[in-house]
Amino acid sequence: PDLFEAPDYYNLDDLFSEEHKLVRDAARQWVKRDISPIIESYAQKAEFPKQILGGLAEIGAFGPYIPETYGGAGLDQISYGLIMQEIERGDSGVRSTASVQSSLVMYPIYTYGSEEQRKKYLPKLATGELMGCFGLTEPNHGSNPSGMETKFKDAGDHYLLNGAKLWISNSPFADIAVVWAKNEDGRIQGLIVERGMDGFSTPETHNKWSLRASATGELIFDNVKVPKANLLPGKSGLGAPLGCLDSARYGIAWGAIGAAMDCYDTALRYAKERMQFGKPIAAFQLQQKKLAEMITEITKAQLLAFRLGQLKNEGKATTQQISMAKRNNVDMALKIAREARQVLGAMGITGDYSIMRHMMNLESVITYEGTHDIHLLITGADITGIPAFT
Ligand code: TGC
Ligand code: FAD
Repeated sequence: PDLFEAPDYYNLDDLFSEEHKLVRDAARQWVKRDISPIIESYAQKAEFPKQILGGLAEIGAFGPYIPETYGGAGLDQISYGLIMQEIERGDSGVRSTASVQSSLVMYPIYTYGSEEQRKKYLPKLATGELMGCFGLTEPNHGSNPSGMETKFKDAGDHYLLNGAKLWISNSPFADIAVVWAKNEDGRIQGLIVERGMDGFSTPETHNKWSLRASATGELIFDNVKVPKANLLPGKSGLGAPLGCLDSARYGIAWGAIGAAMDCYDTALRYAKERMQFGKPIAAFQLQQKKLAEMITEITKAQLLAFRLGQLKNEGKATTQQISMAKRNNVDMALKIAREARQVLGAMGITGDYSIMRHMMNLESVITYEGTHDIHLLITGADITGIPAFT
């Protein structure tokens, strides 16, 4: 009874297992208790609330689908999605921290790492004792990571790493970074770089109007000596980081639904209470149009995410299917945030309601993990057979 309103217009609950619902409700309760009351003030201060890390670990948000033998929660992909949905109902920045830790740090270590690397890092990443970040984007290479300039070379008993990454979520406080760099043959490989290594620094990026409760920064490598044992041996080439992005983008497709639900719930409640011209504004057709379109779009996005989750569970979801869901669902959430903000009139611009914070956050979400344009081009290339990136 004390949970959020949860729009479920097409009875998706009938399709979820008991485990899905338990996992979702635990995450929902935690967000309601530990995130919603504090997040606005952290966003205003532009500060990441570090005290939530233990709670994120407890609800299984760090490595939901990583096997329990490595400290993960051993859940399926739909549970992973539902956890992301509930967290992003609270804030996209908090969901970012969970996405990065799970899909961009634990996933590559689990999938491309050696057994020693898995044992050394995964259990501590699952509890939040160690926090990670993921360095792909560079100052000169965002949408085209294949052009990256960060490189490493063999220097006897270690590698020497040089270069810089920009816009890296969690970098200012991360203990380790999964960094993508080119070897002497120009082939992309992943390295685990640890805080404290000489020549490695992580300056914070300030002045963001979006994702303010998430810490974003740089990764700078100035002749960093990386032990050879820290190279991810399992996969090389751009496909290695892109494989991680598949997993993170999938989670974002669910997460965006959470942000949209929170905006819709807030707008619906407000519209029923706010009186103008002697009536609740929900009685006016123009406001009903907004609300009716919101629930329609949320419902379509839920069905897309659910079916994608089934395909992911079967190991059949393609990169292109994931792109479609990430693109559609984030765009849906951003449009709903903009409409919901208008339903609240002037109140919508204040931090007393979550809508404007969601709206600003979603401007990052529509850009990171592949921009809105790039995902359209991925669909375009898939259906025509003609890549239009260059
Ligand atoms: P392209 O020629 O298409 O592919 C290069 C190689 O990779 C293979 N491949 C994949 N392998 C595994 N999984 C996938 N999903 C794969 N997609 C492609 C492909 O077969 C090829 O292999 P090979 O053996 O032939 O070399 O590459 P391209 O250079 O043309 O680029 C394609 C493009 C533009 C779609 C890609 O570069 C792209 O997705 N760009 C967007 C970059 C991006 O999304 N960056 C995200 C950075 S991380 C982030 O934003 C975190 S925010 C986290 C948070 O806070 O939540
Ligand atoms: P650009 O690639 O310069 O694109 C600029 C514009 O040009 C966009 O509109 C784009 O769609 C368009 N464009 C580019 N290429 C084409 C084309 N071929 N055809 C048509 N249009 C095109 N990265 C990480 O590696 N790790 C992180 O943890 C991380 N966290 C982030 C957190 C935040 C808050 C933000 C904002 C970004 C984060 N990123 C991270 C970076 C993010 O992935 C990049 O911003 C994104 O990939 C786009 O790159 P760019 O910003 O350089 O834009």
